Amino acid sequence: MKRLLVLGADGYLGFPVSLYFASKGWSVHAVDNLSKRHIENIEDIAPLINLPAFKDRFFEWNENYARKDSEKIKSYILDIATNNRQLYKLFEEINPDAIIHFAEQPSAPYSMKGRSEAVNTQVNNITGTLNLIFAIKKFNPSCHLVKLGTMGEYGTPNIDIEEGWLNINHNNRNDRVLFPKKPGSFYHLSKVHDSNNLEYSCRTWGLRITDLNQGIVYGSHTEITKNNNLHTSFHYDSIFGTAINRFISQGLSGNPITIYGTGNQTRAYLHIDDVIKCIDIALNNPAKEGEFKVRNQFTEFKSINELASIVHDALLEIDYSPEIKRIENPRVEEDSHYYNPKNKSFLDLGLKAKNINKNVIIDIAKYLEPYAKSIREYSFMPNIKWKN
Ligand code: USQ
Repeated sequence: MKRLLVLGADGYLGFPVSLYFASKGWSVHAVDNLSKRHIENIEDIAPLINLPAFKDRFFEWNENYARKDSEKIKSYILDIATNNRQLYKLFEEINPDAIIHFAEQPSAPYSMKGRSEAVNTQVNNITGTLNLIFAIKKFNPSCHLVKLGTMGEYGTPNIDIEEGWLNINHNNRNDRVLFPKKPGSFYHLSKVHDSNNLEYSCRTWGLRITDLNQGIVYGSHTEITKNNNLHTSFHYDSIFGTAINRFISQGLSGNPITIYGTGNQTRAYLHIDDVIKCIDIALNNPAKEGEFKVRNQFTEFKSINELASIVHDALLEIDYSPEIKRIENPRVEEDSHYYNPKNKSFLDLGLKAKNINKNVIIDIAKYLEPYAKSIREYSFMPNIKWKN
């Protein structure tokens, strides 16, 4: 059996990904430092569906859903950013064939709250990834690291966005360089710094790394997590909640759909099911020794106005009457810009994706409906401003 280490396994994506690969025959070792739960407590926010404790989530899977002993998942509470010795011990113990690394502070607004949150985000994210690179080099340099980066690393440049690299011709000489980055928060910057460190370690030590520049994920459940007590961490608040998930939750709870600024900001998106498909493809097509492979992991791009109107129309069909409201943009971001990112590498490998349409939105809304009464309405409005 191939051994897989999933870092950040308590999160929105890390949990469903751990269960999926366990069900596909990998021996899964799931790690988390519980930092998202810590931030939730401090910021007075919570996932829409209450989650059992981290280890209990895997106990539930192991006892009631794993079809055989080999599908059982081992879970570990470990902070990879502050405890490199424990991380090294874990590497010695499991000797992973592959690693999927989600273990980072994922919220752009949180990272913009103030000095301490910006420092926490960057120290946590960059140090954790550095500790991981050193663990790989020391114990298992041939294992394949799949690292979650973000489309936001690129920002909104006035040229087409390639997959990680750019061929340039300058003064009649050619080279291939990392695509220039223009991110829009200290969180997104932490991922840029990670990418540079990862590329350097491939070039210098021959590591094998895939950086997945992922778009904004939407969706409430996967085939596995829709089961009782296997729910994932779905957020609708202004810190961890993201555009489409927030819009559906706002409509379901009778709150206005909040468009920040003009709503012309265009971003790349993908459904949570497609996250799993993409990671499966990435694991099955690993980077070669010394290769820093970048894949843009999204399936379509749309403006906020388009998304708000799709969610609005879908909810109307199931008898809600959502209002769309433009509010002052708390962020500093271009609201009228060129946007043309490429995602050829997954399409070439056969990705068949879902689209953001009425039916997909209704499926999410129907799943969330029974929980809508527990929505904390006060956490919809953004209270962190980029310029404060
Ligand atoms: N927006 C609204 N109304 C809202 C919430 C957001 O108009 O109520 C707008 C924002 O101004 C922004 C866009 O929607 O232009 C996306 O914001 P978001 O909160 O959905 O996503 P973002 O902050 O970019 O971050 C999220 C995840 C992050 C991941 C990233 C992928 O939190 O972990 O890396 O999506 S990407 O955006 O491609 O970098």
